[in-house]
Amino acid sequence: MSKSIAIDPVTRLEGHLAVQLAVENGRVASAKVCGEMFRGFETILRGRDPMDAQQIVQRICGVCPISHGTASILAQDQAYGVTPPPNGRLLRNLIQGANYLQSHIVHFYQLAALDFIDITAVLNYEGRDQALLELKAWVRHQLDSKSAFPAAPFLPRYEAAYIDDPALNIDGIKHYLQALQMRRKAHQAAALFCAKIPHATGLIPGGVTQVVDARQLAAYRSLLHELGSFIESAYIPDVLGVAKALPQYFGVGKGCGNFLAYGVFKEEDQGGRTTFPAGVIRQGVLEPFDVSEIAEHVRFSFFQEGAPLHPARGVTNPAPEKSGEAYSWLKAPRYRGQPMEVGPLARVLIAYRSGAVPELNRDVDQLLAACNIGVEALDSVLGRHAARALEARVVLRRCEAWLDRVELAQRSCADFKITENGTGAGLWEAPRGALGHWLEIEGYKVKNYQCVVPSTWNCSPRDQAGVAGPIEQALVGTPIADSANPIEAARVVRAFDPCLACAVH
Ligand code: NFE
Ligand code: MG
Repeated sequence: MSKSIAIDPVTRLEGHLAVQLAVENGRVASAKVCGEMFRGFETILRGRDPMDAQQIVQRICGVCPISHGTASILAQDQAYGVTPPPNGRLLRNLIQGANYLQSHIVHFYQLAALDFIDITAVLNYEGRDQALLELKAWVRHQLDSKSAFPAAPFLPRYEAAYIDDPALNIDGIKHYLQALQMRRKAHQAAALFCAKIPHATGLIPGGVTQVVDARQLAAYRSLLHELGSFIESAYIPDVLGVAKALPQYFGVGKGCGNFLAYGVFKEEDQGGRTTFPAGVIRQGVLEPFDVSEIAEHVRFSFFQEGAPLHPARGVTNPAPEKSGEAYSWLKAPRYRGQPMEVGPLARVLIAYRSGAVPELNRDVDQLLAACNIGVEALDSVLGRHAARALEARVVLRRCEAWLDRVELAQRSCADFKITENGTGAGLWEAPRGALGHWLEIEGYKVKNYQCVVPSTWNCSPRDQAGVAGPIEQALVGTPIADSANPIEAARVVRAFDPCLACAVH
């Protein structure tokens, strides 16, 4: 018997996402992932001064503004023919690195952890931690007050089997509260070099505006140290704790099996080598990335019908009244015509296969041994959480190394001249995955600006050929024990860390 389930909206993610599931014999048989609004940044950018672009695109999202700003200045670097000096490259990495750390920590604790951790465990807490006691009193009070939304954002929730280890639950809740402070520290670290977060003013073509002094380097290092302690003592152990408590989630959420990364964090001033390499895993085979193979499809999207287009020639013509098959405001990006998963798992698998980050391979091998799984099991709910946590450790250590190389009182920006006519592509990796901005300038104005965003890849609807997007495919096969409390599906979706504000831009 088939049953329809709508999760609308899916909470604890950024933006407006709905999921429609058809469940047969207790498993998801098909899924639709719907982006429910249009924003129009690509339209807003037309006709503007290109130097406004890095400011405007940062308003796409408050979680990953640095990635949009950086993709925009990379596109402009290319259009203007400018290369940042060493300090410009290093500071861009340090700003982006701090933004990764806050994003990954917030995703695990504020957005995903309550899918696993039992928040009601705090009601039995008898220890002396003041923050936990205050939280306990607040949850108790909210429950007793019989409000329609008791103890939001914690309750109500899907009633299902949560972790029953009291120590792991209490640690998880304690770290949930600490994670909010960690986010502030990561934001402070990034703001040292880009003036403010969100929506940095210091990112410009040719580098960044900040000339650094010793005090700023010391302040960044101190914040990084605190973030490192949290990642080592809380984040990675908690992810492992969840993995050991619910190991069946290494077998849930297998995606489309294709992975794409553009590469991120520049390791050299000239040339394109990045810490996390660019690459593609298609049908199990690692291959080089070829930018000409990207196209966006619109058959199932609320955009005027047309053939799949490369983003350098992309168009954004919304069609809210489009009849027939359309069900999402996301376009469907495809690589060689196929859906691609992007994000920490894609970066980690591509790096692991290529051996480009030796310390990451050691960590991944340790994880596989500790959890008694093969590398193929990482294509799962738990694999996505683990990849994010291990990536955070790599980013943290690289930030320490980049910090050591910043030279005091050296320029952070190269001179440049805005071109009258030109094009540029900024390919980068946001915390959630491969991010591309394509810019065309005519008469000193933006003629066309196209963004293809990580969550657009992951949350995409069906394509021209009717093939489902990565999260849609990951949902298929998910067991649903209780259709009134489909937490298994929510766990699959949230493991991707979707941001619909970005996805629909
Ligand atoms: Ni709004 Fe973003 C990241 C980008 S997601 S969070 O990371 O780009 O598509
Ligand atoms: Mg777009």
